[in-house]
Amino acid sequence: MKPISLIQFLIEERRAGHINAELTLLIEVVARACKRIAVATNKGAIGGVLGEAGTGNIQGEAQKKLDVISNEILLEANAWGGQLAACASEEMEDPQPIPDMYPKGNHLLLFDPLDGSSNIDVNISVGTIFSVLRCPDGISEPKAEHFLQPGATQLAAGYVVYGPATVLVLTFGYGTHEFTLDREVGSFTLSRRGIRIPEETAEFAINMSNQRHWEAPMQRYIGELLAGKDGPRGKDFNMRWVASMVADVHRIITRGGVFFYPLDAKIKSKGGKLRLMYEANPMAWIVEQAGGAATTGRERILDLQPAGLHQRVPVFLGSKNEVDVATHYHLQADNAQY
Ligand code: FDP
Repeated sequence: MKPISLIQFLIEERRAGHINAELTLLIEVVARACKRIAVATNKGAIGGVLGEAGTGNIQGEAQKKLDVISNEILLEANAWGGQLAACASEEMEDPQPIPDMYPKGNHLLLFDPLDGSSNIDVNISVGTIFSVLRCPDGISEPKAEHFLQPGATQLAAGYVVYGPATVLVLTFGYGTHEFTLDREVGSFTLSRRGIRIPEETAEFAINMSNQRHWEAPMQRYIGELLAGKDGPRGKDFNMRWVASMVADVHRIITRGGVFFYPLDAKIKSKGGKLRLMYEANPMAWIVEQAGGAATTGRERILDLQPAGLHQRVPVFLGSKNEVDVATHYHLQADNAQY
C-alpha cells in the first residue's frame, strides 16, 4: 500500500468535513514544530540541549533547557500562521497573544511542550501534548478565562513521542490515528488508522512509591491487582512506569493497559499531579476515541468544567474495564461516607 502522509490525511479529513481549512493548516504547523523539537531532542548532549535551564516554570518546577527550547519552537512556529487567536503553555503563566503584525485566527492552542522532561537527561522517551479549542465568538484578545472550556469541546488533540521513533497520535473526534516520522523523507506517515485499545488488560502503570499516600479506594484497587491470581481479581497483573505520560499512554494505545496518577495526601491541596487543560484533556480524548476510558476516579475527565488554565486533576485512563473498576471503587467509597 502507498504510504499516506500527514498532509494527505489532513486533506482527506477536510474533504470528509471533519476539520476546516484553518485547522488543517494549524495541525500541519504544530507537526512541523514537533519535527524541530525531535531534531533538538535527538542531538542530545552534542546539541548542548541537556540539563537545567536555571529557571522555574509557573508551577514552581525546575525547567530543563529543552522545556524552554520546545516552548519557543512551538510559539514561534504558531505565531505567524494566521490560525490562532492565542497560545497557552505549561511553561507560561498567562496565554500568549498573537503578535499584532500577524493575522489572527479562530483557534486556541494549548500545549505541554516537553512532557516527562525529567527523563530527557537519561535518554528516555519524552513528548509534546497539545489541545485545540475554538476561540469564543467576538473575542479578539483571549485571556485565560476564554480557554476554560470542557475537554468535550476540543476540536483536535494530539501528542508526539520522541522515542526510538518519533510518533504523532492525533484525534479530531473521528477515531485515533498514528503517524510515524520518516526521518529521511522528513514527513509524518500514517502508521495506524482507527486505533483500538483492548477493553481488558493485565498491565497497569502507577508510581508505586506514592502508595502510602493514596486514598483508601486506590489502596484497595492496586492491592487487589498485586494479589494476582490468588486475589479477588483472579489473575496476575504486570506493572510498567516510564514516568513520561506520553510514553505510558503510547504503550496503552499500542497494546492496552491502564495509567493512574491518583490523588494522594502529598498533592491533595493542588488537586492532583497532572494538568487538566494540556495533559489530561487531550489524552482523555485520544484514549476515548480509541475505545478506552478516562476519569478522575470519580468523573469523566472530558466533562470537567475547568477552573484555571493550570488546574491539576487526578487521571485514570486506558483499557475501559480497569478504569471502570477503579472508578467504581472510588464512587462506592464516597457513597459509603455519606
Ligand atoms: P514530568 O514532571 O517529568 O514532566 O507531566 C508530569 C509528568 O512528568 C508525567 O509526564 C509523568 O507521567 C509524571 O509527571 C511522572 O511523575 P512521577 O515523578 O511521580 O513519577
